[in-house]
Amino acid sequence: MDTEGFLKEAKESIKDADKGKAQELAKQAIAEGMDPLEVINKGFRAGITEVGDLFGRGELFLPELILSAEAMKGATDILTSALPVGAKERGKVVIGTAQGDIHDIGKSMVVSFLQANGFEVYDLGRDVEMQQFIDKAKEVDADIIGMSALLTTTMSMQKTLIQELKKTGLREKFKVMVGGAPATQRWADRIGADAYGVDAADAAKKATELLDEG
Ligand code: B1M
Repeated sequence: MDTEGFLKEAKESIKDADKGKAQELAKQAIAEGMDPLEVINKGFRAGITEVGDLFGRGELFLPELILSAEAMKGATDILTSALPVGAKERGKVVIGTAQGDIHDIGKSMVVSFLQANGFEVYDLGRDVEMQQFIDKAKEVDADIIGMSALLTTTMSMQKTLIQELKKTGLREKFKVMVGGAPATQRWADRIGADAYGVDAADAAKKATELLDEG
């Protein structure tokens, strides 16, 4: 099968909520040495985005979305677990999904890409209270705090985090990176974040640049 056909099948496996097929394709992609990010973005992610759009329009319901999400997670877990883990020399990142938000597929991909690029990552999981990000960052002497948000309602927590860091005199101590589907570079600039990652590879690149800048 050519790459285009493969990506189409990957997309369909998510739309069909066929976890077994999605995982099989993820394993095949690794065996064939395909670029994991391309397979995710142009294949599996394209599928979940389409499912999300149908859900948003009321043409598909939550149980179906959950099943597609499980297939998506099954595939991305396999693909990201095949990424190498770097030497943990580049810096420390505390990351999680904003309070009130249980979306973590993209955040987990960011974690894997950061690790593959040599970062030591403290993953707080999902639905994480803002203070926990700050407490953990202080505890491990982190370089970067990363907050993911997938809901328009929870992305405001990214702004609240930055405000809280300013209020407590910690803004200069930690760099802040934001991301997640509703976030944009414009949003990041508006709230005064240090970086915005459009996808997992970009997040690792931006994190590296942040620490290179000093
Ligand atoms: Co939800 N959901 N969902 N959902 N869901 C969205 C976000 C939505 C846009 C769908 C839609 O209506 N079209 C919509 C939000 C609307 C809005 O806010 N305006 C929505 C809704 C409404 C909901 C519920 C409220 C539904 C309900 O219960 N009625 C509910 C929310 C519950 C809650 O959080 N409190 C809900 C639940 C779920 C599931 C549990 C079923 C499931 C999540 C499963 C899981 O994560 N474990 C789910 C899913 C799968 C989606 C969509 C379809 C796909 C998200 C995803 O995994 N994308 C999503 C639609 C969409 O995003 N288009 C949708 C794939 C992933 C690889 O991409 O997450 O964007 P993404 O991550 C990328 C980049 O954004 C970036 O890198 C990642 C990898 O390349 N990135 C970062 C992410 N975080 C970053 C952090 C960084 C840097 C980059 O730095 C720190």
